[in-house]
Amino acid sequence: MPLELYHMHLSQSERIVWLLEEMEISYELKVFYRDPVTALSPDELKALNPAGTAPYLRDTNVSPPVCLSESTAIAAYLLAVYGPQSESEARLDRAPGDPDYAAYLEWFHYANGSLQASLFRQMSLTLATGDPEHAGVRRGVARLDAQLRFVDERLARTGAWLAGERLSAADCMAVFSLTTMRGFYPLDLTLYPNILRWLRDVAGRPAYRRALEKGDNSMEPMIGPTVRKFTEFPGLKAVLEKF
Ligand SMILES: N[C@@H](CCC(=O)N[C@@H](CS)C(=O)NCC(=O)O)C(=O)O
Repeated sequence: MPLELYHMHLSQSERIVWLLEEMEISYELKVFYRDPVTALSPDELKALNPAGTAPYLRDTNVSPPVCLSESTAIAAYLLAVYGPQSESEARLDRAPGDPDYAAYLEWFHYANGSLQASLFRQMSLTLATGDPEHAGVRRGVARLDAQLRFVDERLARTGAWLAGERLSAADCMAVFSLTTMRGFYPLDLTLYPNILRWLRDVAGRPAYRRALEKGDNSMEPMIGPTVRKFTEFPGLKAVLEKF
């Protein structure tokens, strides 16, 4: 099989599994599990991917093979090389000239460029200070709230998906930060009703269900206002209990 996706359970690579399932193209999924103690990448994945992270894509349809380890680049590559080439076909990206093109670009990059970065920084800062009243932690909470309101208002405006009326790869890119990431950094979404509506719509997509079935042992979608913490990893348990 020439297109191989290396996916790690409970990780950012779920974006790409969902995207590939929506695209309905043939690929081989290789599933790895986080180290059972630290929850970091297992050694087998580090040995295969020089970046040591998931996702990792190998395309051996071309010579030399294309190997990519950044999810935004992987999504853009798959859409450009394996997506529909004509405007009349249902595409998961938007081309220049499409009224949603600029919005698509912004939302395609927003989750990984801004939201995921803030979540990771906030998680690290909260753990490092151990103090929810620390000035930096409080600033981070306010920043995350502003970012989530930005997403929520966008979804209220479209009444549908991030780039507009139709699903796009921007939705696939955003899903991890608003679902599975919350198992590592609990984020209560009660105040963001449009994000919650969008999450229900995501969970209603057969391709998303297939992605969870194939890549994450048919895990229930983490779409409620609050979700469970990943306390099954001993190396994370004490950490997660602090949140
Ligand atoms: N910016 C990268 C981030 C990749 C990344 O950090 N993946 C995490 C999974 S959520 C990982 O592999 N972590 C394991 C580790 O760092 O050991 C992307 O979007 O692909």
